[in-house]
Amino acid sequence: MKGEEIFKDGRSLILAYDQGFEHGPSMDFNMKNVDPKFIFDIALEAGYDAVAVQAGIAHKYYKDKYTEIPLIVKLNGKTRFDNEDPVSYQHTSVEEAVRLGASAVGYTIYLGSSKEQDMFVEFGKICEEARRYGIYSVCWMYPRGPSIKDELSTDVLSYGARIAMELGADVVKLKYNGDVESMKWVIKSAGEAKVVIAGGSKVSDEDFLKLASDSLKSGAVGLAVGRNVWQNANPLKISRELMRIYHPQ
Ligand code: FBP
Repeated sequence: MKGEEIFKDGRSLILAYDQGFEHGPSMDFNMKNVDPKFIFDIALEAGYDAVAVQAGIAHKYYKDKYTEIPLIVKLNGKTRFDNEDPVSYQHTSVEEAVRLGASAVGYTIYLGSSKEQDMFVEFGKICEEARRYGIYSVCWMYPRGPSIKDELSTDVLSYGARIAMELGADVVKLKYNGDVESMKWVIKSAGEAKVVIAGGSKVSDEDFLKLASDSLKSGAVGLAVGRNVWQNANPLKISRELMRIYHPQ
């Protein structure tokens, strides 16, 4: 199954680069990392298990040597202007992602949004289709919206993990709550779905590496991170540290 390419040794370090869509270039990028080639070069050189991008980036940049890196194509996206009651609809098909060479498709669900049902329905169908093509489905599970008081509470995180698994996700991407013990319950709630942890905005190398190793202790099998790598002054050095934690030789 092509989807398994992303978890060659059972773990996965995914380099996420959909922030241009989610946040806008002026918020997250500089003259270097605004260029998708800069990110693909890091992914290739550091040996990331996958890159996660929108279809247009895959279409324009996922070619030649870069096709060595397994690809995750995001099928939905929303802007930073839409955060009170967020919803994000599918704009790219699974078929197109497969045509672009994807090993997996990604989709964000905003649990707690008044439109959560719409996202459940879309993602459930995406999982069915992905299975037919032999690729993985990855759920970016982000509790957010009017009914969510604390998006990092154990209750909310485990609820999100469970729903993603029950909808059919092969992989669930969650935020880390900073506590290894309660995170064990969250990850247990995802059952056989593999849990990868999101990076978040840029912090010190020390704090980021602690998040990486604590995530592993809590049962996560990977990270899907962006800003803490490609905003780092030395992206390859921080990547080598991550590799040492997640793929020790
Ligand atoms: P980062 O490591 O840069 O946080 O990337 C992970 C990610 O899930 C991206 O895939 C996505 O664009 C972003 O976080 C969403 O962040 P936000 O919490 O602002 O919606």
